[in-house]
Amino acid sequence: MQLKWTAVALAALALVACGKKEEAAAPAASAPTAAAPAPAAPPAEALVVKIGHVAPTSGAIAHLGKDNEFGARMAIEDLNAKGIKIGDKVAKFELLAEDDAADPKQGTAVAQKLVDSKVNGVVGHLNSGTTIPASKLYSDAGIPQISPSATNPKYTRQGFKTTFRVVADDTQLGGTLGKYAVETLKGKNIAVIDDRTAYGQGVAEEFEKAAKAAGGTIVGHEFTTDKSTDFNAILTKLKGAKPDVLFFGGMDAVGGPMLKQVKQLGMNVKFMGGDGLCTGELAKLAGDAIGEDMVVCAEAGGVDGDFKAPLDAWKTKFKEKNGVEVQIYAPYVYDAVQVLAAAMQKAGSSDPEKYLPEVSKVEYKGLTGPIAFDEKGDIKNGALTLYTYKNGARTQIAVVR
Ligand code: ABU
Repeated sequence: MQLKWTAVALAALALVACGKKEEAAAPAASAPTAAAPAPAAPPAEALVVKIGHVAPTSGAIAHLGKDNEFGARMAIEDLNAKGIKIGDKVAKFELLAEDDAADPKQGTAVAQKLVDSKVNGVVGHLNSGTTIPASKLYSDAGIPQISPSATNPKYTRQGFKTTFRVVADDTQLGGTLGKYAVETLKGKNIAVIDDRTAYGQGVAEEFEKAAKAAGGTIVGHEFTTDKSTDFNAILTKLKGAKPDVLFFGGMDAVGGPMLKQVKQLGMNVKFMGGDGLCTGELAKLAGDAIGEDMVVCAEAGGVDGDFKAPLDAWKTKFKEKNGVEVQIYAPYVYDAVQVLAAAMQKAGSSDPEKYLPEVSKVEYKGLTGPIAFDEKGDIKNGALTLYTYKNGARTQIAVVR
């Protein structure tokens, strides 16, 4: 832009100089030479604001990573269409989207890449296992980071000033589901499987604690990985303990095939899980193994009242734009980008050091409800939405706080 303005100015100066020469050469009595047009006022220089986004857009949960990235892209488009000003400059938002493949090492590698690119803020990552190690890099660089989906409590409990989360955490997720298993589903003998990831292990432990506190008995706890496809041995072992509820701490890509094997083994259980299981895709992954009302899971956010209709309208727009339904966290990603922009506007600066304090104090009315953060950076008054599956479609049971 600076270069462009300099070129305009030089051209204008050349014209003026040219006019002066002609004037000097013209006879005194001749008609006055037309004055050279004054150069137009310089266009207000746009302020480029770089937002980093990270999610696994390859691998087994690429459908979830893409869901998040679509949400980020829609937020960037809307912000640019509005032409918002930060300080006295119109902001031009750019998305630097990275794929961490849900792998902690790749997560820190792309986080470093974003730090080196001098992003003004980051939304992501999707998984707790990548978000937590990456958060140290963003914190060291002073870059505000908002996770729209990583639910392990540790993320916001490391003493970093830069970490924020717009969803509830695993304490709330696992705690609510554990209580629900005993008090509402009347589960007595409860089996647990987790995938040993930061998320799967964390949410399963919280579930187990709450189920025990509510009077349930844990009849077995087995382990798998986030890449496993064969669960026959652990399911057979758990079947012997005659559970009426089976909780899985892990993602839908593993939970779907696990549900198929639960059916093949003839296990008569309510199958429960946290938000990683609770996606639109689960019904496809499990096929007809997903019995009516058999699965109960929770999204780590909840939208009700006046917020419901605008969110539904946004989901329709999302489908038109991206050709797929929202899986789970796209609206939370959208809000996280908007929160960063709102904090920059309030501070009148996109400099991370200057606008970070405004993120802490933000009071933003988002698609997913009101967003404000507590002293750790967690959302205040976080809600959950309990879901089941009916006719192969994720169906809301209730929003709980
Ligand atoms: N919260 C479920 C998926 C993301 C994660 O926390 O790993």
